[in-house]
Amino acid sequence: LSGDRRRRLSKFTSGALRHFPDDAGLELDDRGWTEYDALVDAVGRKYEWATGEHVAAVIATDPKGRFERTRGDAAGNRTDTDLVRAAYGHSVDISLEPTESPVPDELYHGTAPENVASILGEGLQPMSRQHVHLSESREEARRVANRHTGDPVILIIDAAGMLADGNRIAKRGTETYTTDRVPPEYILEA
Ligand code: HQG
Repeated sequence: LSGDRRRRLSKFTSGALRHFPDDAGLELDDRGWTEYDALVDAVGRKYEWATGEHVAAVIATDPKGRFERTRGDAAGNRTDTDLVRAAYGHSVDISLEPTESPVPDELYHGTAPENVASILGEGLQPMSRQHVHLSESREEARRVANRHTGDPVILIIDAAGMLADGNRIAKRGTETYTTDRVPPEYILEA
């Protein structure tokens, strides 16, 4: 699988599981899961060159842990059905269960300079997604923001303070943390 095809397959799979399941012919349950075989079929309808092995490889080796795959139902019961979902990033209204992973005292969020005044005024909002996405390192926050701007501003998030005040933060995938919103009192400009 060439790098370009891998990227397109990954992007389509992310999009289908996060944003446009209907258009891809997928049905997500309320935890975001869909049947793995249905995803392979959907990818095959989009890219005639894509095989089940390509889909399996992209899902299993994603560097950010964008995908979760499990045999059994969402409650862990053994069934013949193999399920898959996006670990984070959704715009569709699904509800992910909390995670137990520890949360660093500081997290980071990279954004475009033109957003900063609004963010410091009203906090970080999920915008078109279900959650606000935070990063474990400044470098990762910079990479995230580079999707939007050539000149990122990195914000420091007082995650320990948020948790102490009863806000929930969950680790999703390998290096992403999500929360409902970040009120301005927890945000420092780096
Ligand atoms: C900004 C990728 C003005 C926010 C990444 C961001 C991430 C505000 C943009 C994940 C605002 C939303 C999500 C406010 C937030 N006023 N602007 N009050 N609150 N914003 O793409 O965090 O590679 O929805 O700063 O790695 O950039 O696809 O969020 O610039 O984990 O797996 O509104 O997507 O993951 O943009 O990225 P996005 P994001 P993948």
